[in-house]
Amino acid sequence: MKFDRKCLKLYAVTDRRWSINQTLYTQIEQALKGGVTLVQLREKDLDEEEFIKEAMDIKKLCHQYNVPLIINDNLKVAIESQADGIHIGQDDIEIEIVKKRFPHKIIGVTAHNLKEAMEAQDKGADYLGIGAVFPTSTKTNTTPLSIEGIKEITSHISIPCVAIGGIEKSNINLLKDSGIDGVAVVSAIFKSDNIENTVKELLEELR
Ligand code: TZP
Ligand code: MG
Repeated sequence: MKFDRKCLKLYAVTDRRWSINQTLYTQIEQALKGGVTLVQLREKDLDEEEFIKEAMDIKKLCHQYNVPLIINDNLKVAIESQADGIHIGQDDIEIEIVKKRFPHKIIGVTAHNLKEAMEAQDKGADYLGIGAVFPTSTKTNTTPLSIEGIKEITSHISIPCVAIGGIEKSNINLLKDSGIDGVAVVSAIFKSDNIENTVKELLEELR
């Protein structure tokens, strides 16, 4: 599956804690219908076998919309499902190991500052997730960066960058001149009771 910086325009990162009235599958389908450009399956509590099965199903679904699927953190799940890529944090597996065991795939890395960003770029990351940008209750162990902090990173980095953390319709415009290629969104998409429409509104805000 083709990957370029345009894929980072609106990146949907899943959170099944919001899958109350609908299945996560249906929610992702709605997000794809709305026009998300990349999907990350982020499962913090799912049993590994179930995670693999789910990844295979969601990959099929994403590919119907020509959208790549990224797996959060779990290399075994990424390999077994032959997903399009993996996203890793600073405390997760090393980029070098991912490159060896999961070659020719998309590798995304979370960076909180310029040093981490440069290091990930040097080691061969394909894109960076920068954040948290704004306060968020989706991830607790993270401190918001300023817009200046984002700019400092994007101005020194050549690989594609996506901002993450507390992003919603009302604050996207604050990121307009920050040098990012797009936004990664969890709750503003998955807590919505009309995901397709919410995604369209977010895309409108990004135009
Ligand atoms: N990494 C940094 S902030 C964050 C992650 C996974 C969560 C963002 O979630 P939300 O709901 O879009 O604020
Ligand atoms: Mg992680």
